[in-house]
Amino acid sequence: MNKPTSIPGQFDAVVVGAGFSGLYMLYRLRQLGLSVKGFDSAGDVGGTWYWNRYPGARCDIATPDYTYSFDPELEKEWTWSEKYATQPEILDYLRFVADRYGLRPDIEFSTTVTSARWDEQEKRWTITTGRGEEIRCRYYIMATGCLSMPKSPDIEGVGRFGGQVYFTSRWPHEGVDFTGQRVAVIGTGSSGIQVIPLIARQASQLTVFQRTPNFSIPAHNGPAPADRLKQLDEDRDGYRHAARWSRIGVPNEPTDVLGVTASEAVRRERFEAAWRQGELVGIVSVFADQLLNPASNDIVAEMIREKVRSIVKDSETAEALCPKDHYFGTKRPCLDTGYFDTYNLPHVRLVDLRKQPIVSITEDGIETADESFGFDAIVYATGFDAMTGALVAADVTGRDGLSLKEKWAAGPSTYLGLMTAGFPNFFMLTGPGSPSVLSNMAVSIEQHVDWVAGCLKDMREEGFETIEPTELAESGWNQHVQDCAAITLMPTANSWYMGANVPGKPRVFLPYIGGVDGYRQACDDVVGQGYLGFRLTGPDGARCRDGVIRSMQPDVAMVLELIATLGLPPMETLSAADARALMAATAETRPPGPEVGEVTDGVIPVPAGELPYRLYRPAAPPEGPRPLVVYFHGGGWVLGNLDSDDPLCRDLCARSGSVVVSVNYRHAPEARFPAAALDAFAAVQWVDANAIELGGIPGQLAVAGWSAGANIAAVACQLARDAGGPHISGQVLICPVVDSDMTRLSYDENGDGYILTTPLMRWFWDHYADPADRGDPRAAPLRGDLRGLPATCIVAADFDPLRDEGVAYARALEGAGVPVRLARARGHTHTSVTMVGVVISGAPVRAEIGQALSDFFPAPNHKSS
Ligand code: N01
Repeated sequence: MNKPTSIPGQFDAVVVGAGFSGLYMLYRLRQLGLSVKGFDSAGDVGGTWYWNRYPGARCDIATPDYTYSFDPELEKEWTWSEKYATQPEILDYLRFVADRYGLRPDIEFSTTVTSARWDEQEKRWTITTGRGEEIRCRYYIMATGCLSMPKSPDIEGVGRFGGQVYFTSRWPHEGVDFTGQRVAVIGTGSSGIQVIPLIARQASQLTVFQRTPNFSIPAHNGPAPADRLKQLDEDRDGYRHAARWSRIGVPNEPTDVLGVTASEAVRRERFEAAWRQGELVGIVSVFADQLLNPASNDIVAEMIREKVRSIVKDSETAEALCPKDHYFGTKRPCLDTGYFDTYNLPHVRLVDLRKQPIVSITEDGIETADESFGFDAIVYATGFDAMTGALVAADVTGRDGLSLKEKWAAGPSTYLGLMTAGFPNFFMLTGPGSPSVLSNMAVSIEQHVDWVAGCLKDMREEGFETIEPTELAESGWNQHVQDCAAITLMPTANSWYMGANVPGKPRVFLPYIGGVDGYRQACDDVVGQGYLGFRLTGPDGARCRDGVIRSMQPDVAMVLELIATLGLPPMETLSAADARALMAATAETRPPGPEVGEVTDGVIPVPAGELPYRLYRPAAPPEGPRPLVVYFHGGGWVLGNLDSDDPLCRDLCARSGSVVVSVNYRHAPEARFPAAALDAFAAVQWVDANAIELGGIPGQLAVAGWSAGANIAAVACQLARDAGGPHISGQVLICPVVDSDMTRLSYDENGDGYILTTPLMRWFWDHYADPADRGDPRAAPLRGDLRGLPATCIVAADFDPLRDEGVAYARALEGAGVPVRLARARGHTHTSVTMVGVVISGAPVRAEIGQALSDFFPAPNHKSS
């Protein structure tokens, strides 16, 4: 591939698509000195802006941001006329770019690529076009866009209509004059919302068929924002840098205001400011938690609904236009110019398809469940087979005859949204698994293209001919993409982001919601780690550094980042008293945990004195006694108290339906080993003996604990077995300390950077037990006799130094015949699973714990409903 090839029909690279991404890709490949051929089924450059010529089509990212930034000279030569440019102006811009860099001669227009097949022998792709040409190339790059494959309208009778039919996505070049016509528009997404007000200006009657109302805010179009232009003028590089490292590709100061805790005045002020600004970036970030917390989202959603009601005069129409079936932002919000006002015009009518669904398109118009409508024209604004449609339709076949369509039958699978295993040298720009549609496309596209160009350059310099992701790296990325979505409200909506708009399409969250900045960092890290997760081959051999680039849960990573910014001293450098004060101070700032039925405090008399306890009774029916769970808090035998684990205890109580008795035991260094363990056993004995008074079912008793609390819970089980009672039905050990050996691999891997560090664990041990005592099973229960212990659930977190001892305890218990459930807290640290209401991704793990607790006891009585 080193030199441009001049063999007819052979190119170094083929690029399909001549929109924003294809044009820049061509430019960069040429810069590398590669021979390139571009194809587009359109008659000219422009991509989405070539096809979507309907009246009112505009960008919805402000023009100072929706523009190429790779060449400062280009930026100087082009001035946008408006804040949101029209489709003709954007198309002119892309034509200007193509001409300025002389790109057109390399592009064959009006030509569809019908198939692409990888030849493993030749290490080349064979591309076939609709004109019957065959082209061979080393690199095959699809720049086909995310919203380029129109969805065929899934409506009975389509094709029967005798009048004019238009699709917003394939608008006639000569335009359409609707003057005096009766027009129907089906669809109220971004396209519908843009086109409806303009059709209303011409049509004698306009009827809008709406299945789902959409959130839309006024664009307040006008001149390009002066503040933005000023910033660009003063420091263009700084501005562009900020965009590249922002969350959605537009410079924006992230807020830490939470909707749920903000005052009414702050909520209103922030919302009104975003409404006035008329930009997506503002309205999607009124509150930091609006896409995470339903209550916060409702605040913004309701304020938008209020606006709709205040604009639309007919209250029934207004109500029908108010979205209520999805959270704001979980379907793409729209920017409009006079959309809601249009419904105040006497000749415009909204038909709510939720009330009267379309039965069929007829020869004369549309028949709904209640009415027959006659029309001269029907406009379909029914959307796209987004993100995967164009890729799959292009009939791409990789190694061993595997087609992309087959590989993606259950949903797309990519590494970084850029490549997919089994398809060497096949690149996708803005593919599924990249931020693309959730970002300013211009910024994301430049990043993608730069990454691909950098990759090809590196390959050339290092003598490699092929590149392909590994299965491990790819499945890791897919998991990360889904993990990022799972902590948001996005998967709850029937959106095209979820593939839900196309019948039969797998329901998978398609784009990457971890941010333009987070994505860029991941891509850079992959390169920095020697193309981690890619297999590179060349004449001199292969290279593969396999691995997963992001395996931590995204919210865990965010919490760690936040903690790092606080600059707290390492705990092990503090006195026990100062460490306790620090822990108490942090506990005050967290959410309280779920409501339970009743919380009461008391004391347990034990040989050493009295131990405070806090009892949590479930709220839900059934009435009457419940199983009992004795819980021991974490804190390395030194820290913690009834307050420290309060949210977790509430959560365990609510999830398991058991009465949870959280016990505060004596702490080190004031009371060293074996004080805590003996207290734990004494507490279990007391709770068992007082089960009825505590509202428990006698004989239905489990123990649970986190960290050092799990250590003494495990020891209490061993002591109870040895003492012949009390009977314990099960133990839940969350990230337990079960051994004093700190040489396991998980200490190596996770001993630094994840809150519980190796030095801190050493500090805990030093406070608790003399070295001579650390092999005692009452300190290191892994070293004890494990036969006859109760059923056990162990939680082992990936990024916990204690992970491997938890796993070792599970294995040893199994070996001793104990039923064990090992719950892997994937992507979690030692502490994150316990962060109730903060780390959303911990909820499934705690659900598993709740289930394990329930399973210890006989059905029915014990579960909350
Ligand atoms: O498509 P959509 P779009 N019967 O899928 C309805 C970008 N974009 O072309 O929601 C009746 O959003 C469907 O109803 P429902 C932007 O990212 C940007 O408008 O499925 N109705 C929905 O109302 C955008 O998100 C701009 O219940 C049917 C509509 O058709 C994306 O492109 C401008 C139906 C489709 O909405 C797609 O937008 C335009 C049926 N059988 C687009 N089938 C800018 O401003 C579908 N619908 C830059």
